[in-house]
Amino acid sequence: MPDAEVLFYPCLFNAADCEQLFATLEAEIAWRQDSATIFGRHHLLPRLTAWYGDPGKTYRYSGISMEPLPWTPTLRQIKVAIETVAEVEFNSVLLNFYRHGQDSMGWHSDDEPELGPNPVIGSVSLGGCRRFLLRHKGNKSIPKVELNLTNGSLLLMQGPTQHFWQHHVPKTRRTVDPRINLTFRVIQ
Ligand SMILES: O=C(O)CCC(=O)C(=O)O
Repeated sequence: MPDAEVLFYPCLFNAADCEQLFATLEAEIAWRQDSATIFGRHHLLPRLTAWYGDPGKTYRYSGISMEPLPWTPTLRQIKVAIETVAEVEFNSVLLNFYRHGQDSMGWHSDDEPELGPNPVIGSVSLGGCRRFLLRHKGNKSIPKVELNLTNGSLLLMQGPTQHFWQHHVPKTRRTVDPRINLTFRVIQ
């Protein structure tokens, strides 16, 4: 991928760990369904979300402001596991719960000012496998890139990726298992 640094680890966590992590997060995380304001109208987000992190690491996107809840032992366990791979100390995590194939994430870049220039995003997937697409923002002749975000995988997006590329998780009519995604971030 030009103008990007994307690394994919398909099996960072084994199947038994994934099952346990998924069950714990599903039960323990304070899931909420926010609404985003688009052209003055409120729309429920097609997924559940939660924001955890160090005190004061507020996150703002699409008109939503999220104060961090304190790290849980399970979130810390996942954070430590991926920090050794990413060689970055993350201070916050956005969790997304895709309940079924109609839950999704629209095209966007993780380029909010509080993430600073060239952010490292560590994205862990648990549960049902979903397609993940990336497209270059400026050069339409560069083909889209597609990945299957498998149970227990880690996707690292770093370097200039967020300046030049957008990503999304499309809806699907296929029957898919529920999925939890965690994107670890460094809020500056
Ligand atoms: O669910 C995913 O894999 C993508 C999540 C994402 O794009 C985000 O949290 O910014």
